[in-house]
Amino acid sequence: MPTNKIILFNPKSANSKHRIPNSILQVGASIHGKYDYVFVDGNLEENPWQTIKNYLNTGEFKYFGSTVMPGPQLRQAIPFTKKIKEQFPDVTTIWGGYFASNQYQVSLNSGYVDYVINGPGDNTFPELITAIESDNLEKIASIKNLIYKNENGEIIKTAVEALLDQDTLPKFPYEYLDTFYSVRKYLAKTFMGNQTLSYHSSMGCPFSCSFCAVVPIYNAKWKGMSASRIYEDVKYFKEKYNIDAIEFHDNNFFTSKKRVLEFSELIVNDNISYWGEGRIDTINMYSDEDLKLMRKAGCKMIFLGAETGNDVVLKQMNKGGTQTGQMIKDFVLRMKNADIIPELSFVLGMPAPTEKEVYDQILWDINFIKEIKQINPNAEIIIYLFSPVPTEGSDLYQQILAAGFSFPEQLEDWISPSWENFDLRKNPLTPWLKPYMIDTIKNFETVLNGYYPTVSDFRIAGYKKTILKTVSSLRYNTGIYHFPYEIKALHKLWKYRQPEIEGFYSE
Ligand code: B12
Ligand code: SF4
Repeated sequence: MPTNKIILFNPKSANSKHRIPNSILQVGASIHGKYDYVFVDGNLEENPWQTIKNYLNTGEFKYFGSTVMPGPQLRQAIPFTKKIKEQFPDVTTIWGGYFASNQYQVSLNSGYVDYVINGPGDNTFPELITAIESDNLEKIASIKNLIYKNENGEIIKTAVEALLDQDTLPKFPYEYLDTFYSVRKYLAKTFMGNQTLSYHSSMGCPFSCSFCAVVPIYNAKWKGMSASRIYEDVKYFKEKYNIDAIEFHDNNFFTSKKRVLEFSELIVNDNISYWGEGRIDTINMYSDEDLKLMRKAGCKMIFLGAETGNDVVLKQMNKGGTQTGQMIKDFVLRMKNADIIPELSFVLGMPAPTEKEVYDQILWDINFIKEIKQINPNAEIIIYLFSPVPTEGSDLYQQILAAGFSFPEQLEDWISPSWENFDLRKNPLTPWLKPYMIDTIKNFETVLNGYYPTVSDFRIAGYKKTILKTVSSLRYNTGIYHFPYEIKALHKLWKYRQPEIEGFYSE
């Protein structure tokens, strides 16, 4: 009986209809056929701790690997990993994912996370397991993308590996996942289709926006699978599960125009809708013909980081590229003509020299958003509050530290309600953002979501939409946003789902 099995855990990330757990699938692919492992998906387990404990009680498991993104996933990742170290001290605990990579210090200082995978784990994870299994611990220092504490308690960050050719990576073990959780159940009904697949086709991003958590890990590097490699998987899902929609979870799916157009050509006759994330200045370089092809191929909506309409603040955010406020306006018009919905995310509450400047900028952006809505009423708006990320060496991060901001020093603090809200970019605990400013932003967001409910929550249609719009119209048109309780009550009644928190509404 082997005693070196591995648990790969995806902590619960949303309350309903869940996305296929790509992070642990990719890690599973890296050890498939080499080591025995099991998947535990916190989203689909009624009592995931009991499941993990049952596995560990068999005595066959020696490794616990968890993916960890900020926010609600920490609610299971932190206490479970802690309990494993207390109750099964011989088990090696390994964290990966965006929280682990960005907050590696607090993770390792907890004393119950043994190793952090810094960015991609495709080579790092199997190499780490092999080094431990073969008792070749000196090897560990030479494994790339790894962070751990040495015997003196010092944190060691090993070299960063160049991004791998994504086409050479092993295929995901979907069929093996299916033996634990029905893959079909992960294919959700969304506003795009009845069977929506979540897919991730590239690593990193070629830009270095100073507010973005991708930057400290990928350092402006990007590598994508080829269009034909993506299409192989799409065909597999089409044939086996009859999918009719895809959510691309890449940080920047539209980085390579050539790849997007090739992919669009490939799926043009498959009757599949798709959604992905991109940059305005990148896609603005696509021609009208390109946009037409994409739309024909099923591109229904694109998520775009608009961030702000103010060119000075765009510079402060180190947005790179060529985006300007005027370009955002021109672009949403182009998208209207192309019949693709632009889903624009704004980051409000950036630091500024004075309190007045911080607030004026918020009010300015609120007006800008309303202008955008006038140009293209179908444009979807996502509002985030600026939550700092630890980009060591960036000017913005220095500015933030100087303004008195610091991250929690105890891992458990991250699951306190205020830090969880910080993760959700809803209440960032940044000293320059005063409660009245947060109220203004949140109240405006409520009124906006009342006047223009997201199309992604397809339950809010017909009379519900009309009622919400009518109730919100006076506030939206006069700018009187405070205490919008009547709109909140309707949102609560109809369980309105904001896509930025749990993903698109799905059933
Ligand atoms: C899908 C997704 C979600 C889904 C959850 C999916 C699920 N697991 O059920 C939903 C929509 C619920 C979601 C929500 C949120 N998300 Co989210 N999400 C993503 C997204 C788009 C894809 C994740 C993914 O599957 N990646 C594909 C895999 C293959 O890549 P990967 O995770 O990086 O895995 C590799 C390595 O990191 C490493 N690795 C990862 N885990 C592990 C584990 C082990 C053991 C090992 C060895 C290695 C390893 O190896 C893998 C293979 O190389 C990412 C962006 C992205 N492109 O990754 C954002 C992202 C992770 N989310 C983010 C955020 C902030 C959130 C939210 C907290 C806030 C928000 N408003 O967006 C919410 C709330 C989270 C919650 N409810 O728990 C941020 C994190 C930023 C940060 N500050 O660190 C990201 C990076 C988006 C962004 N650019 O801002 N999210
Ligand atoms: S373009 Fe998007 S994903 Fe890339 S660094 Fe900027 S915000 Fe992050």
